[in-house]
Amino acid sequence: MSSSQLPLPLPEYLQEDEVTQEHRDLLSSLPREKGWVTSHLFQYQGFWHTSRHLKGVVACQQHFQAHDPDILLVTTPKSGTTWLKAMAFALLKRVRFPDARHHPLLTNNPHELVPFLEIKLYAESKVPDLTSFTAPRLFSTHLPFTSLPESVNTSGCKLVYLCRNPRDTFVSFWQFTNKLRLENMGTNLLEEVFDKFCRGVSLSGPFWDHVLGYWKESLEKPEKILFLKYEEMKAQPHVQLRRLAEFLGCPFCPEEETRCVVDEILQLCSFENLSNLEVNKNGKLSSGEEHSAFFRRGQVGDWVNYLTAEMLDRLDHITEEKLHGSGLKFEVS
Ligand code: PAP
Repeated sequence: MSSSQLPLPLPEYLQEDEVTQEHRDLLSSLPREKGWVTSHLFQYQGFWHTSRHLKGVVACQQHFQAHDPDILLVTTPKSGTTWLKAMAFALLKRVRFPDARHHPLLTNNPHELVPFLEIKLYAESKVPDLTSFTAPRLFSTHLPFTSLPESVNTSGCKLVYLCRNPRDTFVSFWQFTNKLRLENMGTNLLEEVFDKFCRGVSLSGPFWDHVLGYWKESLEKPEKILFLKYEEMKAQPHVQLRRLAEFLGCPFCPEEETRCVVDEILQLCSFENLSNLEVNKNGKLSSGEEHSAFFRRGQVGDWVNYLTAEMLDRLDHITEEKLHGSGLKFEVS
């Protein structure tokens, strides 16, 4: 067989077999279901993870030490993680990178600039070298509140939580997983994965438990957790970016307001700008996902093109039941 005929190695995000005995023992002790992209999802501490992510979750819980100035961007998958990473990075590094024409975001995907703890850093190494991160260190995670490493709660580290209405979150997720599936795997049937989503069997799901965990904590500790919604960021980006800046202790000064720095950051991080950059059209993460998979439509209300009346009934019913009495509500259009 010539080298051009050798089967291509699986992208890292699909690899499930390189695990230790300890990890295999853990996996065999957990409830499992068929995955959306990988063969299985495993339920750990009430939430669903792939085998690879779970390795990262456990390592992160055991070894990540949060520092007081750290900032953790937390999201349910497909709720605007890429956008939030770009905005938080641009905001915090605006003194170091004042020129939007020569900005790291123009040549790096936001996921490279703000890595996931359990999906990237601790999935790749049990004890990753974090010495190149300078304060305030900026990380991200999809971990549910109850699975966060202890030091996140005991340190002064701040959390920014972003979520999105479940209708759009689900549709975005379904589309994303279809892009991650290899050609020979076919696409995920909408009805099949919709049922899984409703039963809570989705990456870092159940969606509602994830959101409620952080919502309740943000009400109790507003100085520790800022709770953001994708729909509000789309409707009032200037207001939300200023909120974010104040929460992170770096509000815009009058001189920056005069120079329209808020506009500049929003423009740099806009869907139109980021999705049209060469790096985001053609690049790939080290774990194999194409950068372009993180940019699709970037709008509120795309669910209307996919979900049937029965699906909406079921989803809305779960949402009402789960969020009842919490004070949390979602805009869907
Ligand atoms: P992740 O959780 O896997 O990292 P995440 O970035 O949360 O993914 O989800 C991608 C969604 O955010 C996509 O939504 P859609 O499928 O409904 O289109 C993507 O288009 C959207 N998105 C990415 N970048 C931006 C941006 N700059 N502004 C607004 N939406 C964005």
